[in-house]
Amino acid sequence: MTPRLGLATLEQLPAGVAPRVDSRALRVGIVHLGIGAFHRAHQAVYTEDAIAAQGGDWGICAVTQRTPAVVEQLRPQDGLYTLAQRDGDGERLRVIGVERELYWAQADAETVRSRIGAPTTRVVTLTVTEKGYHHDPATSRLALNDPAVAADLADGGIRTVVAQLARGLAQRRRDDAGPVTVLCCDNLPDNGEVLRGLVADFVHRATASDGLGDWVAANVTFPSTMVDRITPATTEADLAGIAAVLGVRDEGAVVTEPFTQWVIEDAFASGRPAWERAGAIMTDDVGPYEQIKLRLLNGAHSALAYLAVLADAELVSDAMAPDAPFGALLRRLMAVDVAPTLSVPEGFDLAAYQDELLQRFANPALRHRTIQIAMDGSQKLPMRLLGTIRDRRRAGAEPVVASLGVAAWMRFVSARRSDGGRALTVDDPLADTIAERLGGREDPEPVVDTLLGMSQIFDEELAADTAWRALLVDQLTALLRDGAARTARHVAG
Ligand code: CS2
Repeated sequence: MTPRLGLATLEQLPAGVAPRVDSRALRVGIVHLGIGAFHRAHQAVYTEDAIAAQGGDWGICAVTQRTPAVVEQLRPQDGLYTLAQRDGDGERLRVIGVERELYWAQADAETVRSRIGAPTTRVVTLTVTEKGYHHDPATSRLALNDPAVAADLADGGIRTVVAQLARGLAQRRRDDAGPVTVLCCDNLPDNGEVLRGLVADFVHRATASDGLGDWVAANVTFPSTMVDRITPATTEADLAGIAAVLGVRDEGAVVTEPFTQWVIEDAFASGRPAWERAGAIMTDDVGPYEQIKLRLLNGAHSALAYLAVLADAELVSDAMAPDAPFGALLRRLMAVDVAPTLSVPEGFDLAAYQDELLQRFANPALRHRTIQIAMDGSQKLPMRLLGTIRDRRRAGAEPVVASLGVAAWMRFVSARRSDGGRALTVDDPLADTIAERLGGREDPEPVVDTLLGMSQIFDEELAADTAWRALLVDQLTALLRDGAARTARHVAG
């Protein structure tokens, strides 16, 4: 029986793999909400390296949201897990030891509240995905008609992270525990300001009279960040491969690429780890970096994902194969549709960034499934493709490839099967609403009109753009007639 990874088996790990911090001695200074694979491949690693470089009580109290799965994986391992970095040159493993406490929000509500409210907690970080904020993607305001938000406002619950923050901050105020910083690490434009607004919306409605809103405004900072590291879902094959190398079984391992980037607005109310010693970029203005990443990387990812799942390309690296049309298509998306909409920081080489993105997508060692990226389109399209399209339309241009990405999403949610006839699951908070509205129709005109009519996704300006509507109808017609691969080849030119 292969022993399990944990503090007791650290000694038997191969040389150079062990954590860079003394987990037993490390004290908690950060509460993290949403301990999925991305957090463990990104912020946790930066934090461990910052502590190794400059010390500090920055251990992480980690809180999972929807299910207890990650807590059940990591608790028996004393919070330890393996980071597997992979590319064409092979795999490099290291064990991360910075996760010191583990809770499930729904079962440990009191503990989570007291941790956020503790004076030793100086930063609260979040990675809960776009949909985890229960906001309206078109307006970035709290979705008051969202059932979980409405329930939390009605019964004092903590189903949503916004409620968890509000309850924890209320505790902090009651206990006079001092200022704190809340750091959104999700792919939302202006994510710090968005989260500040969501917390203010919630606090205003939950506790209108008692001054908590004013306390938060005076004592809590919400800096923005840009986060980047491609981190596919871990598979059983990954866990077995890692166990074979380490000699111990790790149920919580994560797989990622060598590339990593974190740009952080340096506005912390009560100190922070020395993340810049771990390679993070501290800045006054994250905006340009965020827009570059969301529109180039995530925009290209989403456009590729819908075309690729329709074309039965299971992995991103498959879709990027030299004989596939998608590499050329993405190059055109980035250079022709997106680049003109970006403000580029001084010294930032945009052409090199685009080249590197295509190489990262083609990384053969990362089994990144296109259907994983295709999830939550209603939450992702507004900040990944629709911003680019709006800006190009305002400039009088026709953003052909970005629009094809939207048309492919429309085909994906209306057909729910690939060009090869394989059934496709639409995993999206609005999946039922979309299906209801479409009523099984697949014809281009009714599909385009029905979806453009969804104001949660498409704002009035785009919905009223008749020339753009006509382009979408043409592209959806081509996708039905010729399939995704041929249509992509034609558009790539
Ligand atoms: C991906 C992102 O699943 C997705 O939506 O586009 O997770 C992407 O891999 C990361 O943002 C990369 O930093």
